[in-house]
Amino acid sequence: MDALLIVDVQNDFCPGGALEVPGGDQVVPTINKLSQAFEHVVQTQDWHPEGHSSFASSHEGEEPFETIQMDYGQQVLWPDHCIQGSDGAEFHPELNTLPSQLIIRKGFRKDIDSYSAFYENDHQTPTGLKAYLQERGIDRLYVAGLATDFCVKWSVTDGLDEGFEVYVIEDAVRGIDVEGSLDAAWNEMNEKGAEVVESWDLL
Ligand code: VGL
Ligand code: ZN
Repeated sequence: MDALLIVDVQNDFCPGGALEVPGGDQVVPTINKLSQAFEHVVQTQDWHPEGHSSFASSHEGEEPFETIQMDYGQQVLWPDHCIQGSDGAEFHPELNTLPSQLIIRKGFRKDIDSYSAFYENDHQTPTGLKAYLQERGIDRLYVAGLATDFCVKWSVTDGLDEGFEVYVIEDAVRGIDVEGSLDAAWNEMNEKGAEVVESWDLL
């Protein structure tokens, strides 16, 4: 069975937002069409407390888009974004969220970031999505949203590692691109066995 996974289509990742993804808002009309076409739809929402450890502002002397070492591995530092309850954390106002059956919030623990829809960035703390999908008989995931090189990529590679068949909907994702991260993400997703499709193949 198929499911559509819509990753982080939130104001802060759209033009004018705190961590804007170029063309981030362009995925909205496409995703709205896709979500009508799937029987199972799941969304994620980046949802950080103030002072989150992934924010450059929480680390003296560090600037956004620099990388530091955390207990759980390398971490890119971001501008403050998607703060719980803020407008920036809301879904894009034109995103149709009515078809979504589950919204997974992530990144809510102050000391650890969470890109993937499946695990926090330690790759060990689960969000519960795997069990949810398995219990509903879903074995194939179609992934759309933001950002290709971070939350989309980590969700895709974790989904593959957990045994799901994963399709990335190329025209329904957009990337940030920090020092080549976008090309690296496409390579990694391809090498791990993700399939790339276009929305018009599915509609
Ligand atoms: C994301 C950076 C920080 C994403 C979330 O949704 O890709 N990227 N938090
Ligand atoms: Zn975040």
